[in-house]
Amino acid sequence: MSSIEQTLSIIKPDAVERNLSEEIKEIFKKNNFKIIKEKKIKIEKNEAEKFYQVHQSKPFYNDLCSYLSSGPIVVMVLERENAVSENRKIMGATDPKNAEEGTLRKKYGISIDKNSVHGSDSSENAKIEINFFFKD
Ligand code: IDP
Ligand code: MG
Repeated sequence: MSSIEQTLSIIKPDAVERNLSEEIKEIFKKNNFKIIKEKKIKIEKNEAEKFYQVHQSKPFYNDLCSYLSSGPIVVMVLERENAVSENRKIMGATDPKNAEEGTLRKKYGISIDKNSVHGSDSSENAKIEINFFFKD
C-alpha cells in the first residue's frame, strides 16, 4: 500500500557550507519529491538540543547539538508517496562509510557526524519535526 506523506529533511551545516543545497534539492525533485516548504536558517544550540531530545542520553549528544547549530541549515518539508521511507533510502546509512552507492550520504557525507542530511525516521516523528520547524 502507498500513500502521500510528508517528511522533514534538513541539509546540515557541512553540506550548506560546501554549497551543495541546490544539488541535493535537485536529487530530491528527480526522485519525485515535492518541496512543500523550505527555509534557510541558523538555529541556537538550545533549539538543537530540543530537536535532538531523543538522543539526549547518547555520548555524542552534546557534539551533535553543537554541530547542528554551528552554521546555516536548509530545512524542508518533502512530500511524495511513502516520503519517510523513500527519503531514508535516498539518504543512506547514518555513517557514510556504510551508505550504499548513489545515496546522499555516500556522495556527500564526510563522517558519521557530518553526514550532510537529516530525515525523519517515522511518520509520527515527521509530524513532530515538521511542526518543530514550521508551526504556523
Ligand atoms: P539518522 O540521522 O540516520 O537518523 P540517528 O541515529 O538518529 O541517525 O542519529 C542522529 C545523528 O546523530 C546522525 O545523523 C549523526 O549525525 C549523529 N550520530 C549518530 N550516531 C553517532 C555516533 O556514533 N557518533 C557521532 N555522531 C553520531
Ligand atoms: Mg534519526
